[in-house]
Amino acid sequence: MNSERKSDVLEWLEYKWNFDFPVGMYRAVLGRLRGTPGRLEELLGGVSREAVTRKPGGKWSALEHVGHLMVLEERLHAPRVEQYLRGETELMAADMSNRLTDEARFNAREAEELLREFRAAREKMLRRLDALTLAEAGRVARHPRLNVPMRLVDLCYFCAEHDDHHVAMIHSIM
Ligand code: NI
Repeated sequence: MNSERKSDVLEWLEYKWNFDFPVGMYRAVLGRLRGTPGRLEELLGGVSREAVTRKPGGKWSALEHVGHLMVLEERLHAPRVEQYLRGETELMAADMSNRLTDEARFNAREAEELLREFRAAREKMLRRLDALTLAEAGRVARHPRLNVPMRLVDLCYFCAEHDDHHVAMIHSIM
């Protein structure tokens, strides 16, 4: 649609963060996380293989964006949730090189299969998060890159924004 134009979706590293909302927003934030698999399925559903594997300007394709979300779910977000629950005070660092995403060759995968795997990974994490109390959602650990204290509810909000970021990137290249 507009793949010739340079993307004006804000770069992830340029986001500014404010974690000052009430912890009682926890259930609503989880609702955002719950909605992402459906939004991705709607975006990619019935779209040609060419369209979901196209890499405008050599950047990630739609499939690679989905694969990236899945890698982070299993290798970063879910393990960070466990860190809070173990009472750790420093969250593990993200691999900003995204090596795992690039090595996984997501463009060779079927869209339906990849979407199913992301949904399963997200549902697994949500089963864990749904069971927590607001006191647990208020636990604090330091985020290494941002170097700020982050509550578990803030991490969930951060993940929801990260989902939205990649959904917007996919939308901009389809
Ligand atoms: Ni990302």
